[in-house]
Amino acid sequence: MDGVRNIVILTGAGISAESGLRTFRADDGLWEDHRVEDVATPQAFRRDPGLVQRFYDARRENVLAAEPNAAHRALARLDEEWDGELLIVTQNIDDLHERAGAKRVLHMHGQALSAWCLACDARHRWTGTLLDGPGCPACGEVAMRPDIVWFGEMPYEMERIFSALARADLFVSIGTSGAVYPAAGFVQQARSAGARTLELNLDRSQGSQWFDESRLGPASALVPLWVEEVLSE
Ligand code: BJW
Repeated sequence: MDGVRNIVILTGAGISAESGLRTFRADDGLWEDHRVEDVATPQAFRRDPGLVQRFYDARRENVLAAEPNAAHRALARLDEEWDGELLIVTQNIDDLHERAGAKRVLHMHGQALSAWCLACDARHRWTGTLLDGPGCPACGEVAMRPDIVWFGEMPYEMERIFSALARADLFVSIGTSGAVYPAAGFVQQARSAGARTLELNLDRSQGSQWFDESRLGPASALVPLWVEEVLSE
């Protein structure tokens, strides 16, 4: 691909939809049964920890049962074969990029399979439940919450993301509605750094006007075609 060495890819819930994980803002979205402000804010967690733990216990179970799809596998292939810089910034809390084999992945909104101890600040891989109040394996306190970035909290590794965006030659957004900041602003940051911008999505996202090109369709079809195109040029 002419003049392209540094690629930043942003993924959202749409890339995991065909693995059976519900997106957030569809009619049957995740928050259909739970209002977002009831589950995805630190205030909600303080008010009703049981509701929030139950919600994320169920999400953890769904993540464990899901399998990567053709879009995750295609990005893993790109990660393996692309000699230049590449960073997959995912807003998703599932581990499907990693299970497909991708290595250069950053979870800006946290991970379903991680628990964070508010007493000692340790993080632990977690595949069980948190509702029943297990003790922290490091300090023994019962103070673990899902390791998830909620509204009003700072997403993870922003410096690393901004630095990759500043060097990007190509920015690709896959399966995200562009409704949640700061991720929704990445396309404009990449553009002002001189990157070409491409979106692959079922429908146009809220920031669609900022992309040089939009390809509409399911990620499992669009992403493998795009990866083939990049690797064969
Ligand atoms: C397919 C498909 C298929 C379907 N193939 N495609 C006012 C203005 C601007 C900002 C703010 C504001 N008031 C407050 C804010 C900030 C706030 C915010 O953005 N609020 C908005 C509601 C306006 N943001 C924050 O608070 C963030 N922190 C922050 O800003 O800190 C300060 C800061 C300052 C400066 C720099 C840096 C930071 C934190 C945001 C945390 C978001 N957390 C959540 C929940 C936790 C994770 C979890 O439970 O899973 O993360 S919210 C939720 O939305 C989740 C997602 O990661 C995120 C994005 O959703 P996503 O992935 O886009 O999913 P959908 O459902 O919206 O879209 C799916 C898309 O896929 C659709 O387009 C479909 O068409 C498509 N699709 N099937 C391809 N098969």
